[in-house]
Amino acid sequence: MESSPFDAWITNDDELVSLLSQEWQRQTSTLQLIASENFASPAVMAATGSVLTNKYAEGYPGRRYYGGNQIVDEVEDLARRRLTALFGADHANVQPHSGANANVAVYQALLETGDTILAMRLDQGGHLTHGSPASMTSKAWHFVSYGVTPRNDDPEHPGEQIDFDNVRDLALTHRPKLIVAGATAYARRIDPSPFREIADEVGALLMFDSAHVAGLIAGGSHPNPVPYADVVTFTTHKTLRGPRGGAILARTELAKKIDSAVFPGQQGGPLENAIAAKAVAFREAALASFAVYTEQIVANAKAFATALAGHGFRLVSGGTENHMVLLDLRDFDGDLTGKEAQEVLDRAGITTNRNTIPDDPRSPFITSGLRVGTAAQTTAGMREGEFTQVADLMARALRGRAVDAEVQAVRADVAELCRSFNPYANFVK
Ligand code: DSN
Repeated sequence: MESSPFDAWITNDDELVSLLSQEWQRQTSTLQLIASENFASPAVMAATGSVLTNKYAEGYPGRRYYGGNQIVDEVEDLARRRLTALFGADHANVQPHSGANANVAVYQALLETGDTILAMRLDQGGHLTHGSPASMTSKAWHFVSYGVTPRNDDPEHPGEQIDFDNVRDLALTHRPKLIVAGATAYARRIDPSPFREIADEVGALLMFDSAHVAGLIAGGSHPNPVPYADVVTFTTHKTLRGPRGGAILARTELAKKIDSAVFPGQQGGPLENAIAAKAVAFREAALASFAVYTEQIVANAKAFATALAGHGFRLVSGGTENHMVLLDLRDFDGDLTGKEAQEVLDRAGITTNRNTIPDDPRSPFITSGLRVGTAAQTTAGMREGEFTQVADLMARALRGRAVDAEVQAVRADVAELCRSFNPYANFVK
C-alpha cells in the first residue's frame, strides 16, 4: 500500500505504520467534506513533528518556570506577533490546546462562576461550550440561549438567520455579563456590529467565537470581529488550515486575565511544537494566495449548495455565505435521517457529519440534517465544477442506498475524482 511521505521516520512499528498508511489512503482516495476539517500544509505537519515536542515551557515568553526556553520563547513570540498582525489585534494567546479550552479560559478570565452568558443554542447552530447542558460550561455559568428566525421558504426572505430581535430582548431581560457570537453549524456570514451594539446597550462584554470562519476572516472573505469584540477565540485547524489547536485574541486591558486563565488556570505546559505549527499557518494565511483560497472556498460552497438544492435537498437558511452547507434531508427523502445519510456516504467514500437543524424533531444522535463543507477539498484543488459533481455523487449514493452495488459504484467514481485532487500530490514519492 502507498504510504504517506510523513511516515518515513516511523520505523520498527509495523502496526502503527500500517494504520497511518490506511488513514493516508482514506484521506486521499475519499472526499473530505467535514466543515471543520482541512489538509494542513507539509510545513505545518513538519513543525508539529519537530524537536519542540520535547520541551516543557510552563509560563509565557520571558516568564517560564523551566530553563532552556530561550529559543522556545522566540518561537512563541513569533507565533504571537504573526497572529496579532494577521487580525490587527492587541494581544494574542497561542497556547490553548483547542477551541473548547480557549472558550472556557475566556469565561474563567472575564466572569465569576454563576454569571450570565448569552450565547447561541447548540441545536440552533451554537457550540457545546456555548452552554449546552452536556457541557461543563452550563454547570459553571448561567447560560441564556438565543436562536435563529423561523424557517421561511421565500427565497427573497430566507429564515433560519440569527434572530437579533431575540438576542436584544434576551439581553435586555437577563443582563448578561458576556455575549457570545459565533456558531458551528450556521452557513451565513455573522456580522459582529449588531452584537457590539447590543452588548453596549446592556453593558456586556462581547466574545466572538470564530472557530469555523477564522480562515475566511484572515483571507478577507468575512468581516473581522477584532474591532468589535473584546475577545476573539478560534481554532487553528479549520478554514485557517493550521495544526489542531486554539488561540485567543484580546484587547490589551484583558490580556493579563486571559493569559492567567489559560495558564495556570486551565492548562499546564503548552505544546510548543503545535505553537510552531501555528506560526507556520499564520504566515501562510497572510500570503496573497490564501485570500484567493478563501474566496474559492466560498464560491465552491455556493456552487455546491446550488447543485444540492437541484437534487431536492433543502438548504437550511436558504443558502450559504461561508464554507458550509447545512442540509435538511427531509425534503429529499422523509425517511432518511442524518445518521443514515452519514453512514451511507461513508460507504460511498464521502465523509460528512450528521447535524441537528433548527427545531429538529429527531434527537442529536439521529438528526434530520447533514453538514458539509468545502475547505478541505478546495485545498486539494477542487473548483465549482467538481463540487457540482460531488453533489451528484452524494445524491446518487443516497437515492441508491438500498443497493450496495450502486453505493460501491459511487465509491469507485469518488476514488477516480480524488486521483486528480491529491492535496499532497507534490510530496508523494
Ligand atoms: N467539532 C467542531 C465542529 O466540527 O464544528 C466544533 O468544535
